[in-house]
Amino acid sequence: MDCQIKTDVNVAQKNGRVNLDGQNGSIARQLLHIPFTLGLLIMLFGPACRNGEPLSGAAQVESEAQQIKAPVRVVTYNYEVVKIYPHDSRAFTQGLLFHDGFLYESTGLNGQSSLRKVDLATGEVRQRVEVPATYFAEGLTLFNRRLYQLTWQSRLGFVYDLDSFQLQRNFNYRGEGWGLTHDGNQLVMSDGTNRLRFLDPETLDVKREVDVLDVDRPINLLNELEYVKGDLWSNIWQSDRLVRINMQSGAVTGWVNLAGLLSAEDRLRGTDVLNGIAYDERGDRLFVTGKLWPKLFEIRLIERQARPSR
Ligand SMILES: [Ca+2]
Repeated sequence: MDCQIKTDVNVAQKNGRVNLDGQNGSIARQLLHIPFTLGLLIMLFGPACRNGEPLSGAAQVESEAQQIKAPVRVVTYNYEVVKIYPHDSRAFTQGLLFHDGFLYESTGLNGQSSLRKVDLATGEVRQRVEVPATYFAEGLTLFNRRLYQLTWQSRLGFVYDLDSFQLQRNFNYRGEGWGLTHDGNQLVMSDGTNRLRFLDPETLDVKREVDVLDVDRPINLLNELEYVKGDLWSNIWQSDRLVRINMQSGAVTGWVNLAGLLSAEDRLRGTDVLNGIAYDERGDRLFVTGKLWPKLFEIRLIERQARPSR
């Protein structure tokens, strides 16, 4: 926790204002003179921390995250296909990630659910474990060499060793399990609504939740997830759209419509919806595919236009 007034003033400088919640209500002031404001803060509330411990009580300055009210740009992207790879058209893709030259994939449907390690170039499944037919596997992420896999409605997750695919433990959660990724610290989970949960990777406790909104509009049906360069990307179930999300605020910051990615001819071959985003951080490559799609696409996003979100 940040407990230094200095930092709060820095935030105020960055955003031109600060909110102070006192017992008598909220005071929002435009900061014209930072030194004056620093003096005001100290006069009103004294030091924000003592012996390194934050002061408690109603007079505590709001957290940095709450103070940041900077306008958000919402960018619309076009896309171009960089390369097309084969994908198992029997794979009902529910989770997808890239690690060390391979794709890792979670496939769904009862009786067909699996965890797979897949050769990117050939689409060949190199390693695979079957998920018991009781379960419909969903999102997948890799954290500290452990693969975390959700199930749709069983409220049960699995943790596997990356190398052996040996099941290490189970964990429980409330509601439904849809997409899963991580931001380097916490797992991020979707459940079909517009709410994201942030989970401690050790305890699997929910540490934080955020609602995803495009201005004031809730963006529901968030499905497969991927953390890319500080932002969260999600595809929207039963659509061709990807949405980019600010993970602190839940604000939508970008959209891309991938309609036309899979040809009409391929669409007729028993394919299901777009689902699955994977990012190769080292190669800066973005991959997308879908449920029962015969192809996996490396795509590049091109900014088309931007609008303010408020
Ligand atoms: Ca993913």
